[in-house]
Amino acid sequence: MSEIKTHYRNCNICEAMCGLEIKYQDKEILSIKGDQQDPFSKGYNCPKATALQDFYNDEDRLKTPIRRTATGWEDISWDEAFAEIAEKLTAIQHAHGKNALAVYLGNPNAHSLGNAMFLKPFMKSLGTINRFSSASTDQMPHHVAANFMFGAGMLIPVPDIDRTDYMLIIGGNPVVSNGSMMTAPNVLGRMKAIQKRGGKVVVVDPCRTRTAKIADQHLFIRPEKDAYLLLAMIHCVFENNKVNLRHLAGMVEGVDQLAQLVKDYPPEDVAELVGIEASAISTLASEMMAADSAVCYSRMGASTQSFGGLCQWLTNVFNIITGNFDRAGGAMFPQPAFDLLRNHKKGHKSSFGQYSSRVRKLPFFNGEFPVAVLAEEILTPGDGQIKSLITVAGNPVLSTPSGHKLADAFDTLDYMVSIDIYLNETTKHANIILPGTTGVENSHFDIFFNSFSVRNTVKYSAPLFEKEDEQRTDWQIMQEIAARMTDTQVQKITPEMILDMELQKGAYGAQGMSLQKLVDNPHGIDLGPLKPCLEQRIKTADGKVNLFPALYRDDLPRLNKLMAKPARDKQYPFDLISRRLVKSHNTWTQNSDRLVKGKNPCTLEVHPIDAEKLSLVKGQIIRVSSTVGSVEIEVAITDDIQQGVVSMPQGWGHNQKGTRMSVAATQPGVSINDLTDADRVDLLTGNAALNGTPVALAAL
Ligand SMILES: Nc1nc2c(c(=O)[nH]1)N[C@H]1C(S)=C(S)[C@@H](COP(=O)(O)OP(=O)(O)OC[C@H]3O[C@@H](n4cnc5c(=O)[nH]c(N)nc54)[C@H](O)[C@@H]3O)O[C@H]1N2
Ligand SMILES: Nc1nc2c(c(=O)[nH]1)N[C@H]1C(S)=C(S)[C@@H](COP(=O)(O)OP(=O)(O)OC[C@H]3O[C@@H](n4cnc5c(=O)[nH]c(N)nc54)[C@H](O)[C@@H]3O)O[C@H]1N2
Ligand code: SF4
Ligand SMILES: [Mo]
Repeated sequence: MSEIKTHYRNCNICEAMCGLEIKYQDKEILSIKGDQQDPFSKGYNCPKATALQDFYNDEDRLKTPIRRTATGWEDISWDEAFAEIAEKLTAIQHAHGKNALAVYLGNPNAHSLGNAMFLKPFMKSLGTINRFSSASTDQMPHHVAANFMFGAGMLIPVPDIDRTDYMLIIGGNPVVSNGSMMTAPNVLGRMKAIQKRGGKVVVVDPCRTRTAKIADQHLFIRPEKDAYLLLAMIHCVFENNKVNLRHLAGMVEGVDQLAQLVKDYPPEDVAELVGIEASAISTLASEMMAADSAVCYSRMGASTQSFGGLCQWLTNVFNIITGNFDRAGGAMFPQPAFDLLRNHKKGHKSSFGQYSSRVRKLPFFNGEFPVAVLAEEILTPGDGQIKSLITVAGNPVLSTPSGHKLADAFDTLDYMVSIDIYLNETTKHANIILPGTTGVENSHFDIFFNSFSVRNTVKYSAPLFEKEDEQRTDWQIMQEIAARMTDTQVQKITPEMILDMELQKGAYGAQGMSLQKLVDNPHGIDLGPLKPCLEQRIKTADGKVNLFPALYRDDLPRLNKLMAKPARDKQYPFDLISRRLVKSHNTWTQNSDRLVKGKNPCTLEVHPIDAEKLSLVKGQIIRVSSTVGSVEIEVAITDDIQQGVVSMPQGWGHNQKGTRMSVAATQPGVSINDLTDADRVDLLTGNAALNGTPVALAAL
């Protein structure tokens, strides 16, 4: 046995980028703790980090390619796998056109240096426009707002949580999720710090979440009504003549048009629909106006809904007109060391609407189509029909709306490949699964999350363990497929080479930023608090903020229609929303025993009054049905959920035959996305409307 060693790295599971200290001996991990010397996370970590060793040791995890045959899965060599894939995919593209091949990219791609670097050339080599990703079940409305208001989809403002005096959280549960589009390890600690310095935190959510319980105030809101709330608060700002653009005066266009528009949304008119009293709405607006610094942060709950586009636009508007934009304590822009916008030209025309999806005509944006149309694009015959698919680190059968129907669609494909570490609900439909290395076997650098971080920091993590000889990294797999599909040599380029170049050419390059500097500083380097930088970073052609882009004006009639809509469908009287759990990350971490053992967490939360009406008791198994499917699930009764709303966890449903996740199968739960409806989308951005799915409950 050799000596015990210590390795420092960032956790790659969620957006928080926690620094970890890992003790190990040979190839055995002895302990994983928060790295006290990480200048950003300062020793914080959540229970998921310790499971990194479980993923590393997991006997179910694939390490060599497998192929589906009539009698089951067989191991095959990498060479055989690549040869078959290239042959099949090329033949399909030859017969049906380049776009007959589609790609679905899942969430872990954003947490992988190699994948983030090599997806672009990979896509290029495949030559298809049919790219789909988890972004359209998540943050797409943020990108659209950033694109139309600030000129670049990646120029997304983040809440300056460490300096704000007032934080209004709409549809986010960062105490559990650890923050999203807001990289901030230990959100709980940061929230408490707001309170300690005399500030206030308010949460608007149909559920009294853990974040809501810590906050100074919680307001229940009816699902999918946030756009009205935001319009009414903005109305109050104009009504009180409190528009205060501060240093952005002269840089913001569309203020007068906006003033006209919001006249139609006084709090009194929206209160009933929103489920929040008019006086409470105007108080929220007054508090935002009065605080020395304030920030409105709206997230998943306000994005994955029918008006996600409007919500994210209005959130930016609210911050801008209350003088809380590009200023300490407000919504600010990070300046990452690896800047994805380094080569982004001012006035560059975005891809929004460059294409429309073939069947439903939903907009293409950011190089992709909304995943809600994937099943129909596979199933609808005609020119441009999708005949083959590659999934990369994604599990859309469990993660996308009407996932069970997508699974049926997969079975009609001519050929499917999955680059994935597990044989799961999605990859079991593939012809070949190619497993990359993962977690501690990989080097790590957070290209994306440094761009959404509440503090400018930078850190590189080397692999903890060398990969085994037969293993490949995801990026090497993509490189090899690309080379074979284009009949070229594999490029001799590594993620580290690109990273080093970007660091040297980036905003801190003049101060000596380089990969070597990061290697020499394994705990990471603090680059200081966010600074006002909108004037330097804005990418619109005229350098101005567009407060009222035409596409939002054009989307308002759709919202207004709802205002006049009669009482809801009696057949499906409840609104279903999803919740995140501290000990699971989306669909893939449930094969760790330490994370899933214990009580079944996959329960349907029902308000006591609703439970009484339906004579439901705690622990009872009931059927939940929607227009697209039904599941059987255990009831939990709690007044933390609003009456008329029910909630279940996302990412569960490991109860399917033919998968190989033996630990996950012991606590399988059911999939919420067997209930969510792929036809329910935010028509403006194409984002899936996961929240507010109409459902019915029935005792069995
Ligand atoms: N109803 C409802 N649905 C939701 C949500 C919700 O709140 N409610 N949330 C949505 C959100 S925000 C997101 S981001 C999506 C996530 O949707 P997906 O990205 O589709 O789901 P994940 O569970 O992240 O899938 C990760 C996949 O990658 C594999 N994997 C893990 N690590 C690696 C790796 O290192 N390399 C490779 N190649 N594969 C790896 C896993 O085995 C798994 O198959 O789900 C969305 N779906
Ligand atoms: N532990 C854990 N952490 C995670 C993940 C995980 O699976 N587990 N996933 C990661 C990923 S991929 C992401 S994108 C982030 C997401 O991070 P968050 O954005 O914080 O997402 P959620 O925790 O789903 O919180 C969404 C909240 O919106 C509320 N909500 C639902 N519908 C509505 C509505 O119509 N209006 C309003 N106002 N609220 C509504 C829900 O009750 C919920 O509390 O979390 C990341 N972190
Ligand atoms: S909060 Fe996220 S980044 Fe931090 S330890 Fe947990 S999973 Fe890892
Ligand atoms: Mo996400």
